[in-house]
Amino acid sequence: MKKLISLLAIALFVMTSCEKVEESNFDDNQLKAINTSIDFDGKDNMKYRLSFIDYKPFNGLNKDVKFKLVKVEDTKEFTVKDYIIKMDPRMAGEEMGNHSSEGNIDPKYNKVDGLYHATISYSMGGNWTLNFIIKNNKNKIIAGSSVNCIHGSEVCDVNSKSTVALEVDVPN
Ligand SMILES: [Cu+2]
Repeated sequence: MKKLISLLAIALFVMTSCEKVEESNFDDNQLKAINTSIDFDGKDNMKYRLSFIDYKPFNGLNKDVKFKLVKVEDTKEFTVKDYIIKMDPRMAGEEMGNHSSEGNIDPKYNKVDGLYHATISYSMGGNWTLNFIIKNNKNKIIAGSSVNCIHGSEVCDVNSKSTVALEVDVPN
């Protein structure tokens, strides 16, 4: 019960701090990620969190985008080193047809800062979904799923997303 109350308190805190972010006036150079982190369960029964670090998305080639990947135990976070992250940026929905973009480079672990660095290519402004597949250092899938949409094919679920995804609102 105590745990539930503290969880509720955390949720309330997160909700109120999110509202604060929304109240402030964005300009095009500020953070426009819709969700800045995602919590997910690994197939190894561990809890994980993937987060953006100081991210300011813009229309074009976003180089050196940093992600933090941690294991979460109670309220503690532990840096996850040398995992393999596959990233598939897409624009989901009927209008965009879940198209991808060219020039993306998967997030790669950097031992200097302990973060994962990626290049993300936004070929237009709008709502992008970053779909992830997380593999451990033995190349075994820990979480995430492929987007069910083959490029240039009729086989495409326009709303298909990975179970591990971050949403970004890219200014025009
Ligand atoms: Cu598009």
